[in-house]
Amino acid sequence: MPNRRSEDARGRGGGRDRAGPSPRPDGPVPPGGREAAGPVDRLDLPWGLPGSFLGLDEEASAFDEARAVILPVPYESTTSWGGGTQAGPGAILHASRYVELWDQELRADPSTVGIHTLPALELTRAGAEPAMEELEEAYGKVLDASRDRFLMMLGGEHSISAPAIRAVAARADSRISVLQLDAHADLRATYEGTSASHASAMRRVLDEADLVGVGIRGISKEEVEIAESTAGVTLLFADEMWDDDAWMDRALDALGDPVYITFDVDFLDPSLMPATGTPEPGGGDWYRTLRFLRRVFKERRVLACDVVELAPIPGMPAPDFLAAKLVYKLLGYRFFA
Ligand SMILES: [Mn+2]
Repeated sequence: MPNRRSEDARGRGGGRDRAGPSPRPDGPVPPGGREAAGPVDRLDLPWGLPGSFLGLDEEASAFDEARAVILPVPYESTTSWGGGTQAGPGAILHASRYVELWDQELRADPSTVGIHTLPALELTRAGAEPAMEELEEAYGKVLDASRDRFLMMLGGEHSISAPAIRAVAARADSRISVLQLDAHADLRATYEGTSASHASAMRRVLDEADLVGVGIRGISKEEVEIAESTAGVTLLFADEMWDDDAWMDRALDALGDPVYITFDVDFLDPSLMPATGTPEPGGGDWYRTLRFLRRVFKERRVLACDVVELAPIPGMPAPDFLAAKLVYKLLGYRFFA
């Protein structure tokens, strides 16, 4: 396990068993107000790492200097099969403390750009539609407050991507393209009675954005028809991505600029990523996925990202760690690709 703390690094208490992010004394004021730094923080005691992404200390995660912002959204309401995505952001933050800060592939320490972790956003439980409306407004406020910082949202179920994409699209200088890595197209008009379902997430952004979905392998006839009859929608099925890397060129040819990336962890093969609600065999592997993502960041202007649908399995740390490392890779590619 990497031990990255300098001798005099001090956390804000909590220790290793606290999964959630702690409120920061800097940055935007969270809905519940600011937690003042207590005198106990000042004591020279062996505190555990802070609840921030990577366990970064105050200096490395201060909002003012940060060029990246993490927004945890532990929202789960419409999950159709296996639940547990509300525990996703906390598990990613917890596992991220064990990610090596120096990236061997990039030969850089991406954490040096400064990564600020916001408190988790708790959405209304009054129903899926009001929760999505609330998120669109909240995400927009965070975007505006973040200015040119790179925003990374951690889910939570996939429905949270639609409000984020709409907020990004509303502020972009031209029509955005969504790159969706996912086993599912999520193009249903409604699912189980609501248009705010995770199974409709991408359908809800087609008016505002073009869409390139890759890794798709669980899809209904209705969704294929929507994809084929809608201009600006391109799907690359997982069985087309097996023999070689030609699909990467096809995806990039279809992908406009600027880009929002939504990464549903069920894009990955369940042998690698079993901790997700609707696993589908035949998904992406680690190195090809990274190769593709690095190209996207090199060749396009990526405005914001999300990583969603991690449903942690108790006693199985590998998928949580994978998701944490994936988030760090995405941040690394944004600043060092
Ligand atoms: Mn999916």
